[in-house]
Amino acid sequence: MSDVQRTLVLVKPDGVARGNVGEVLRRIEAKGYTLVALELRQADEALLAEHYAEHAGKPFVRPLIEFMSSGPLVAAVVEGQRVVEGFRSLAGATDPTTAAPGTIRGDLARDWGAQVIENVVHGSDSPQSAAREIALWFPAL
Ligand code: RTP
Ligand code: MG
Repeated sequence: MSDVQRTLVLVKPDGVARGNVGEVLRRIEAKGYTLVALELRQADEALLAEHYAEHAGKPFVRPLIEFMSSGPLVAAVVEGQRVVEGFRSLAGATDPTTAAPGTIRGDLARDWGAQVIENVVHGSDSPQSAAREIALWFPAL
């Protein structure tokens, strides 16, 4: 049954700073997904607080927002059959030290001893989250 979805992908500031944008986009395109929006931008704290509303009150949310606003990031909307789950699979586990080799985080990220986990990419965790996040980052879509 057709289940074409959209998901929000972010190449986080660590990934942009380390030159991973092309590689992340290459993997998305190689997998066969379609880019429907793509933008390099500096996210402000208000947007990030909304984006991470589910984590409000957790100890890592302040350092997370500082990290995510520390430099430019790339925001993208990616489309394809079951792409929400599919991109999470491409990204790999949250902790880059244990993320499987072959995944974006497993191949491109590691623990640098930072206050918060720096793991190159974000991907929406459900179709509901994707709809909320896409409306937040790309209100014109
Ligand atoms: P994401 O939202 O970035 O796609 O990653 P995720 O679902 O795998 O992880 P999530 O639990 O939603 O956490 C969001 C991001 O917060 C940072 N984090 N740091 N203990 C920590 O230092 C910690 N826990 C989470 C990571 O950057 C994670 O991706
Ligand atoms: Mg998440």
